[in-house]
Amino acid sequence: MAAQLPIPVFTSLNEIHTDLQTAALQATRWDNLVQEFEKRYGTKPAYICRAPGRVNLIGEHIDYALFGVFPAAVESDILIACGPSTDERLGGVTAENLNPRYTRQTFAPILKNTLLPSAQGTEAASNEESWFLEIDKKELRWESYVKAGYYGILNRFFPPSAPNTRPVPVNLLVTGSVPSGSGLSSSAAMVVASTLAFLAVNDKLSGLTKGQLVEMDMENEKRVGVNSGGMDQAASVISIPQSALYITFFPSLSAEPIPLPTPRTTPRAVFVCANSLVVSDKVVGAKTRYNLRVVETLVGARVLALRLGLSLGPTERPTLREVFGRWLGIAETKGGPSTLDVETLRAGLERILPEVEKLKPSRADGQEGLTLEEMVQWSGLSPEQFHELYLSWVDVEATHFQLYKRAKHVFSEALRVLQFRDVCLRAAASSDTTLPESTLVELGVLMNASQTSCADLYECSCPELDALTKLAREAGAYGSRLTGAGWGGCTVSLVAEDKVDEFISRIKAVYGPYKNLEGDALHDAIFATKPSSGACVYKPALATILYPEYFETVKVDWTVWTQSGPVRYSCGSEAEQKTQS
Ligand code: NG1
Repeated sequence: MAAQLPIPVFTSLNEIHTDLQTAALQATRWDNLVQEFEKRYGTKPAYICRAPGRVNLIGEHIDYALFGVFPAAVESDILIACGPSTDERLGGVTAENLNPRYTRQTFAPILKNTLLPSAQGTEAASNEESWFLEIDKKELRWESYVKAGYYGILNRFFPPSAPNTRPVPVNLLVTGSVPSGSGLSSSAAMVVASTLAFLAVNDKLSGLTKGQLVEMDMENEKRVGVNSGGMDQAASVISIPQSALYITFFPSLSAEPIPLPTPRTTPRAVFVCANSLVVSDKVVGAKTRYNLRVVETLVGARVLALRLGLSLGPTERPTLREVFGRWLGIAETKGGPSTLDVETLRAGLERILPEVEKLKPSRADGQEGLTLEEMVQWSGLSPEQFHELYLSWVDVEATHFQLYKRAKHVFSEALRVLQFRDVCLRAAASSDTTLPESTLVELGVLMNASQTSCADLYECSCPELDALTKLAREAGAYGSRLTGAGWGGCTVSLVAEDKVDEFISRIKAVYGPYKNLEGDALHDAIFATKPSSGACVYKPALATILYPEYFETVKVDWTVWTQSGPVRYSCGSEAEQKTQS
C-alpha cells in the first residue's frame, strides 16, 4: 500500500524527475541552492529535502469531514537544503530563504513545564517537561511553517525524559516554486519539507513510512492555526508521477494511485492551473472561512445524526463521514481497517443525500442558516456543553451557521469524487489505446458540478474564481473548478493537449487581472501541469562524501540510461553538462 512505503532517499536527480527536460531545468535550480547554502553557511548541505505542492482535481473541503479526495502532486515544489550547524543553542535553527521577501530567522526550542496541545487542538495539562517553540498564529510568518515541522518531531523523537537524545542544531536554506496563497498548497509543502529536513539532519528517517509522515504533518500544520484535513500533506508525500491519488482518511489513512486517462486519450488532455491572483490567506481569514466551515460541518454531523435517529453522547464530536458509517450500520474503528467498500459507499451517498434535507430550517424568509442560539438548540446540548465541544478550541464568527448547505456539498462532492475515480479506472482498464472523448467530457462535467457546489453551497469561491472558471469553459476547457481552499487562489481546468497553447493565450487575453502581467509573472500565473512524484530526501552519494574534490565539481548529478548506455549529467558548469560515463 502506497502509505506504507518508506520515505524515498535518492542520490541522483533523475530518480526524482524522471523526464530529462524537467531534470535538466531542475538541476540548475538545485545547484544554485547548493552553492547559496555553501556561501551562507560555509559547508555543503548534508541533504536536500523536497516536497511538492498539489492540485486537487476534485473533492474540495471534504477531507476534514473524512471523505475521500482526489489530488495529484504538481511539479512546483519546496526545496530545503540542510545540514548540522555549530549553533551553540540546543537544537538551535538558522533558517534562510532564497526569496529576499522572507528574512533570515533564528530560533531554538526550549524545555519547559507547559500545557501541551493535544491531538484535537484542545489544551490538556501536563506535569512533564516538554519542548516549546513560539509560533505566532495571528500573523502569517514564513518561519512558522518551519517551526511547525520542527515542533512535530521534538516531543516525538527527543523525549525530554531521555537526556541522551537531544536535537542537533540545524542550518536550513529554503527555495520554493509553489506560489503562496494560491490553493496549490505551498503551506503543506513547506511543513512536509521542514519535517523531512529536521528528521534527516537528526538521522531519524529510517523506518518512517509515508503514512506516518503524513499523520505527523497533519498535526504539524495545525500548529500554524488552521484546522486542516490531511489532503495536502498526503498528496505532497505519497504522490507518484502520471497518477492522481484517491485518498481516504477514515477509519485510517489510505492512498490509492489512480492512473489518469489524460496521457492516453484522443485528444490527449492536460490539467491547466490558473491563478485568480486573489491571495487567500487561510490563517488570517480562518475564523470566517476555513475554521468556520470545519465547525459548521462538525455541528451539521451531530444534528444530522440526531435527525437520523442515531444516539450520540454529549462529548462525542463525530464527522459527517463517521455519522454516515454509523447510519449505514457499518462497524468502523478509528485507526482500524476499512470495512466500507467503494460500491457500498457510493450507494450510501446516493441514499443519504435526500436525508440532508432534514437539516434545512423551514422558514418563510428562505434563510437556510441558523443563529448560534438555534444551532445550540438543534445540537441537543446545553450552551456550556456546546461551547466546550465545538467552540472552545477554535475561533469562529458568523451571524448564521449554514449546516444544511455545507452538509449537502460534502455528501454530493464525496459522490463526485467516486464518479471521477470510476471514469479514470474505466479508462485505465480499457486495452484500447484510443479512448473516446466522452471520457474527458464526463470528467469535465463532474469538475463543473463541483465548482457550482463550491460556489453555491460551500460559499468558498469568489467573483474572480467564478469568472475564471467560466472563461476557461468558454475557451474550450472540458471542465474548470477552483482548487484548494478557495476564496482566491487557483483554478484547475481540463484542456485538450493540442489546444493548450491556444487556451492559455485566450485566458491571458480575456482574464482582466492578467492584463498587467508580463514575462515570468504571467507564465507563473497560468501553466499546464503534470502529476509529479511525492516528497523525498536527496542525499549526496557516498562518493561525494568520501571525495570532497568530486563534490566540488559534481554538485548535483544524475544518470540517464539511453539506448547506447548510461549518460551522466551534472550541473557543475556548462562544460560538464553532458559527459559519457
Ligand atoms: P489549501 O488551502 O489549498 O492548501 C486547504 C486544506 C486542505 C483542504 C482544502 C480544501 C490546509 C493545509 N489544507 O487547502 O486540507 O481542506 O483546503 O479542500 O489547510
